[in-house]
Amino acid sequence: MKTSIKSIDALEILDSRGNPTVRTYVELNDGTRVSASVPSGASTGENEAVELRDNDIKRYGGKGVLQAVKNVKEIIGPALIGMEATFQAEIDQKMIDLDGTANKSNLGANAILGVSMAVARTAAASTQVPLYQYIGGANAKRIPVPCMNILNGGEHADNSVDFQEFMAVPIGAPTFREGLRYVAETFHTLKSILKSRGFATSVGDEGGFAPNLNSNEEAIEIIIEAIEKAGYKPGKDISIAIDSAANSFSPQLKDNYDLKWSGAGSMTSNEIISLCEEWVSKYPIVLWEDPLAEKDWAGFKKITSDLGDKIEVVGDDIFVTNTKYIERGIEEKAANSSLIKLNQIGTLTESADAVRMCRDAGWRYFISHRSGETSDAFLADFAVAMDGGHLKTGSASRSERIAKYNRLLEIEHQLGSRAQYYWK
Ligand code: 2PG
Ligand code: MG
Repeated sequence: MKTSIKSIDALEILDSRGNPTVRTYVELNDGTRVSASVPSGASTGENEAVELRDNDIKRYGGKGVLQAVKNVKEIIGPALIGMEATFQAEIDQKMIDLDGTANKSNLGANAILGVSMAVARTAAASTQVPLYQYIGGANAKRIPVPCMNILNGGEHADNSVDFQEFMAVPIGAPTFREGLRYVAETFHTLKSILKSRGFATSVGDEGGFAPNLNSNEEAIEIIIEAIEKAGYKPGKDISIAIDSAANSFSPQLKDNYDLKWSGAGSMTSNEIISLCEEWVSKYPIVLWEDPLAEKDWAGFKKITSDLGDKIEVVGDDIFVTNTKYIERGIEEKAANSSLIKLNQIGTLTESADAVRMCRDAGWRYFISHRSGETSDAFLADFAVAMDGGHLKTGSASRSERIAKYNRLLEIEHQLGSRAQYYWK
């Protein structure tokens, strides 16, 4: 068969934080050869699929991925040679079986995901179908609203803001490219405001500014100011999304929170929920991700019952793109949306299964990059394919973030008048 796998190769490359990650090459019998590169998170959930690191302290402080590379070359590759590249689900299942563990700790999710992505990309290239249509079907045409992370805190920056991400969401734009312009202009305006007040304008891991603000609330106020100064109406043209990444300031990942970066002290789960409610009533917030830590299921249930009809309550570390936890979340009404990160679960097929479970339950789902990325823009095609309507892929700076935005511009251009763009 022309589209059967001829060879698989891999190598260790660097991600946007200068840490090693895996790049995988898949070649088909018809000569098609492509690569895919795997991202890596910093604020991670306990139940994420395992990212295999060498732990050899003499190389990259233990973060090398030579074993994962070896697993691709010596175990996964030989097992997949001859398989039909268009049979994505079979190939993903074969890798899951080869690994044999529940969390991919044997071969590594970084080894498995690179192959899974590269297989889809070769099959698309060989059959001459754009990747977003190959994965999502011929009718894939909805470009996601870009939730642009313009102010960084928490684990992603060295500043005084506890909440990890403050995103500008161009809900009122007519098209993706206009939406991207709205939020990129807001990003530039935010820079000039920060500068005029003597704050640093250096950026965090996802390209948003990382100033030493006086409080967490100042972040939201200064963003609203930037939206207005850029000429937009908060809540009409541009709304706000927050990822607290509350795991990172919850010592037991449960119901006590230590707002360590701002120095605001400790808060209970109920106090955090009250703060969220107050902000949602005061500010044009449309989405709140990980407002609580992954073991605070009671808190998640409470906030969803209090705010779930007003905003999208997204679970990231609590669900880790795993249908096992999403199913529990649906049963217990612990959120109304799940974050979707390919490397949290480790294959394209399982990520799409997580999306399907959300959709069937009437939940939303929010497609996401990782804080450690590469210039690979697979995520852009994946987001269009999954038809979720919104994604997060960082700020209007750092090329690894811009690569995804530029790919979405290209997809919108290709689709022409067929492209759709809307919030909700
Ligand atoms: C998150 C992500 C991506 P990380 O918490 O949602 O923004 O961060 O990749 O560090 O887990
Ligand atoms: Mg998150």
